[in-house]
Amino acid sequence: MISPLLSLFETQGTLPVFSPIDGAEIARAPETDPALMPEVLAQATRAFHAWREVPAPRRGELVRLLGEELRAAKEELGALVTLEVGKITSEGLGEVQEMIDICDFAVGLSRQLYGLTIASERPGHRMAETWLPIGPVGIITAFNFPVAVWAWNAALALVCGNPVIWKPSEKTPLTALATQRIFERALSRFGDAPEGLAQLVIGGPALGAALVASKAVPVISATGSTRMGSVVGPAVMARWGRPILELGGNNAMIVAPSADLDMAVRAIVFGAVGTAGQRCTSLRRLIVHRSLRDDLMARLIKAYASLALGDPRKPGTLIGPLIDQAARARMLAQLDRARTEGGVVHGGVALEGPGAYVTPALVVMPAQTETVREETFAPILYVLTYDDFPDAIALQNDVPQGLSSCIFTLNLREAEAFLSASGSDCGIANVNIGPSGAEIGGAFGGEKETGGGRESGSDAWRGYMRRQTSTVNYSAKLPLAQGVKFDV
Ligand code: UN1
Repeated sequence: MISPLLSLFETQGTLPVFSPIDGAEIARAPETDPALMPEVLAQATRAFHAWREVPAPRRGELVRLLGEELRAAKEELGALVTLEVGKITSEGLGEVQEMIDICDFAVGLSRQLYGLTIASERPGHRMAETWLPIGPVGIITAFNFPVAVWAWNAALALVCGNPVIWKPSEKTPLTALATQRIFERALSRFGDAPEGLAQLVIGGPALGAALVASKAVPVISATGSTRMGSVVGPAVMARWGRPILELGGNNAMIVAPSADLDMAVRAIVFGAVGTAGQRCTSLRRLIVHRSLRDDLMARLIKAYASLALGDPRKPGTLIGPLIDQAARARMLAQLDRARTEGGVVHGGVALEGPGAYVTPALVVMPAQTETVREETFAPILYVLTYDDFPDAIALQNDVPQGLSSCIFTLNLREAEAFLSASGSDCGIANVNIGPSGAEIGGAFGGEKETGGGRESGSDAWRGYMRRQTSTVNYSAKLPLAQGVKFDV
């Protein structure tokens, strides 16, 4: 048995699923026939018409139960994330914890969803803003956070009054099916939710295309590559839908002369090699002050040499496999390209045997070349050098992506400058913390080719609702705004 969360039926379909741990086929997931998409969409619309009438705190009760069921299934779902994606055990569990956290957040939110009152310029008038359910939300997720990203979107969408339709990565159908089972446990305890409140569709691009094209799905939240977003975003907007895009990152750390290097080294190693460099927030560029570079490189080479690489289920392993052989080939090709641009590569060696295991690479670059400016979803850390602080900020910002960034410094002026209008241009900017591993309480996402969307905490919920501005006249006169006279 692959997981107690999965039935036999869910492992004997047609879509082959491979474990990156050894590259072996572990199951065949059932696929959704694209011809069924019109019915899926109609079902979501029916569910919307019922769910939007349910008071938000009652909707929150469903998400509270989901959080309880996730707590009960944490070990099992975490283990399945490890099996299907190759994350080390604690990161598989951490991913489920991220789901639990957003459920807790959304339960509180279900008693808030605050609007504003606004001062009216007219006597006897009241102006207010109300947030209302918007409709079914399409959720397209990537392999690297196969379940947490669904939860960020689904927990918010559900308390906001919207059904969800989920298309997971074709590489991770099993964790999606297991999550759906866990959701169904919450649903059965909840009792009276409409049919089709959270649907799952598994398969190829035809399913995503149907979601993206449908006017029945006013919001599409898509996580993945910038290339995917450049197709999905315009297509959703062309039919007047709302895309929430969370795309590529090319996240940097500036290491300033005053940095606490012990802390910086730990943050660098987790940021660059954690999740085998397959987070959209992974650390990809190090911008180091010239005075520190040799010392820091020596420490990093030593730290990298001590990292346990191998079976992610084994206690002590810190780096598991890449998702597949294609990812490994892309990593090796980028390292070759970096060498032709003058890069000096440490590590980056592919291991013999099954599974896509590669030692993480540190690459000292003479400049921020085209290779450095591209996101490669692998544990490659490019090391660049700076002399003057403004140059460090300029290098940090001079890439097409704008997701996450950070600085290690004990200098207050540098720290605040990094967070200022002329500092980092990213959606996430941290001080003395690495770029990855964000808490769910903040809004998550970034600028430029990262797509501009925000998910998860803060007021990201507004992206899942429609805003209604209302002016109520409780006087016996009908004055017009802006002093316009129009007497009939
Ligand atoms: C992603 O890689 O798509 O901040 C999400 C982090 C995690 C989420 C990453 N909380 O690294």
